[in-house]
Amino acid sequence: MLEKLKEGLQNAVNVILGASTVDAESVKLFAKEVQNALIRADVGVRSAIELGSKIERRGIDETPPPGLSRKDQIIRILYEELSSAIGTEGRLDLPTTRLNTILLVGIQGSGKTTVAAKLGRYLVKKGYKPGLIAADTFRPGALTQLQMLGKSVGLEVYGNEKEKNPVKLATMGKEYLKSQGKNVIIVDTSGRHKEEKGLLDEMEQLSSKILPDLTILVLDGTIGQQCFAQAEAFHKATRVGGIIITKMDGAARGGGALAATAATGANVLLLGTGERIDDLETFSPTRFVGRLLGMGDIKALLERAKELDEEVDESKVKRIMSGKMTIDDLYFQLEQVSKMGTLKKVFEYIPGLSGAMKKEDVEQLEDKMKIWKYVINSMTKEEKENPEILNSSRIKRIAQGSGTHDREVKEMIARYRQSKTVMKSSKGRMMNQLLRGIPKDALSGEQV
Ligand SMILES: Nc1nc2c(ncn2[C@@H]2O[C@H](COP(=O)(O)OP(=O)(O)OP(=O)(O)O)[C@@H](O)[C@H]2O)c(=O)[nH]1
Ligand SMILES: [Mg+2]
Repeated sequence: MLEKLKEGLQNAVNVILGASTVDAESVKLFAKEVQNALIRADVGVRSAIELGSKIERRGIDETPPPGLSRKDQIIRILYEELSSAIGTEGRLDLPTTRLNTILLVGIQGSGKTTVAAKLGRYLVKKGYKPGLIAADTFRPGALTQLQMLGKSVGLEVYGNEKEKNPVKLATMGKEYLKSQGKNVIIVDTSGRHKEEKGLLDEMEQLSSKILPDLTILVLDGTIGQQCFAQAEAFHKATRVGGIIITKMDGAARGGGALAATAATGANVLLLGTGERIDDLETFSPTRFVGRLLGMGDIKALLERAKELDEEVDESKVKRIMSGKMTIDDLYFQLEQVSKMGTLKKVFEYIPGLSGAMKKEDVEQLEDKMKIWKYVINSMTKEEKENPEILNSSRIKRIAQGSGTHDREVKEMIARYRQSKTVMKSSKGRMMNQLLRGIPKDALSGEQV
């Protein structure tokens, strides 16, 4: 399954792996390849272009952490963007304390009736008490089909050959199944050849009368280009809250999942992977993309990238400790401290320091820290790396740029010098330990 998309993405990856240097040109070429692969997999031109340019922009702008090659970084970006475009992990969370009504919508042959039975069985396994309603009054034999499927898995089916009004039928069915103690009602509806107006009107009416808790769009994964338009049309008529893509075992090109999430904003919940009742899989975007890109490699790469991200901080700490501290490092320290909560709590945590500082002093320091951050943001790269060059005209400029006063800029510089000395001493080691080692919850609780 999904061979086409897989092949296209692999080709794109090869472009970047085969490039002698990764520069803006090769990133552009790579993003273009990804975009084409997505279009060929029927993702929908608009979404494909959006994704392509996002990948291109990030690929050019972002520098990898030291130790991670640019090539790996580009693949990591591809993975992240594909996963997030495909939505988050869709969960079918239905409260057991109330009656849940699920409306299944989709065009003819998309797999609604099959999904009704599959979903019913899936929910039984999860401990729910589902019942089915055959609200397809359009196609002859629709009731019999659902009854047969229901019977094969022991699910009760409500239907009435004589009632030709789907809204009336569904309303009666809901009452009946409720009286039988069911807590999930799955409504199978009719289909038409395409997203015809008649069908969309019928679904809109059904939806507004039976007020489903969740409307699931059932999409045939093999239909290609029409996925986006179909999903969009149904979403307008019924407000789609979840998606099930069927026939993923067949010639599905894989773009359906991306296109449908893009058109509706809803997540893919499940995949139909065969004609048997048990051929239903939960859907995970990261697993799906992992499969497309070759899971083993990607997983190892992502783990390494994460480790390297952490190591960067580690090397920064080492530099600070050895006294080679820049103003950027001071900024980093200020950030770390503000991430940990209020300064008061931070100081309370240090034995010997709690009580040594007055409450007013701590509050004043907190205000100053905010100002120092503005000050630092107005400094040039050169000034941050080599603060010795700060003369009075530079100080004036920085104060003006940051909306502060000369005095505050000077205070920040003094603070920087002090911090540099302190970090080399034993107190610095304690502070450093503190910055890295405090359990987060220790600071959020009242009692530290
Ligand atoms: N291979 C495969 N076939 C499927 C899958 N889901 C459904 N089918 C088949 O697709 C055909 C149509 O499925 P139905 O469930 O009848 O589709 P429907 O949406 O109810 O169709 P209408 O009632 O005509 O609107 C049937 O032959 C099913 O067996 C799947 O995940 N994989
Ligand atoms: Mg049907």
